[in-house]
Amino acid sequence: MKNRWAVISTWKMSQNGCAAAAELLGQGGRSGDAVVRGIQDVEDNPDFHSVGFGGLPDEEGNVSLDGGFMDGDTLRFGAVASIQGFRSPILIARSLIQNDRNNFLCAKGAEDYARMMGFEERNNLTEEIRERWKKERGRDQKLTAYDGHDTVCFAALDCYGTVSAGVSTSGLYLKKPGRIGDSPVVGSGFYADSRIGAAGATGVGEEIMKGVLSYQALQMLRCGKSAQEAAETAVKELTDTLVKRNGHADAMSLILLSKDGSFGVGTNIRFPFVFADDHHSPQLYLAQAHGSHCMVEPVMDADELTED
Ligand code: SD4
Repeated sequence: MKNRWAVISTWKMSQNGCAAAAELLGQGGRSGDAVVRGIQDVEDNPDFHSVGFGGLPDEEGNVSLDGGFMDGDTLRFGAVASIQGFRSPILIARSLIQNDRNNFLCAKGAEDYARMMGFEERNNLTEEIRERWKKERGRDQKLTAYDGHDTVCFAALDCYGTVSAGVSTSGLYLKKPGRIGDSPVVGSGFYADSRIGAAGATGVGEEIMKGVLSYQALQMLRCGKSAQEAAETAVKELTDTLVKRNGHADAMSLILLSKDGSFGVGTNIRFPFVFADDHHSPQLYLAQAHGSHCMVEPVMDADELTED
């Protein structure tokens, strides 16, 4: 048994979940369990309008959810996309890692599987969100991230040296029915390899998938960059490439945890995240793009930070 453990998670909304995950890791818990515990805290909270219960719906008013999970020892992954009517996409995604095939299920296939396995069902459309959708549906808008719809990603290292990554989201608000972003796509929305580390991405999925961002950042770490260099370089290079080729790049942010427990973040916006390890209790930080680097500062008064 090694002693080092660490956990990193996206957005201010993951503060409680990160504390729960840290507690579990501190008691010798496994990284996969910590990731699921942290994410479920966000999935179950109707105040976070981007994940699970109270998530934002698609054009037709349906809350369809995406989730993914990866175990860094075996490289096994599980994912669900466009799933409706279940409490915890992360739990269903994690259960799929046991399979040799059929690891990534979508829509009706994912729902049939979840029902057969006895996963808890739940209508995730709250009254508050239904009212909001009724007012805003049909509005002519470009789908963007960070308007109260953010993905929760967790990456964790346990004291046995295993890393895991997981994500859960309702995706972009007013998306087309059937639209799937990066979140449940292994390599783009998340990746974990215990020889390297674990990563997760949030932002506009159509941009993140162009650079297979989570995998790309981990390869930079593998090739000798520090966690911080790898995360900020991966986001900066993809942002620059998209600006060069298409004239613009949409929002994207990345969390990265190295197998040695050090962390890195990359972003092309303002991006709050939470980190804890065996020496530090959970702390909220704010990362901001600054030239070719990313400035990271602890947030002393969480109430002053308005982002999710
Ligand atoms: C998606 N990446 O569905 C997700 C949305 C997100 O912050 O992360 N928003 O494209």
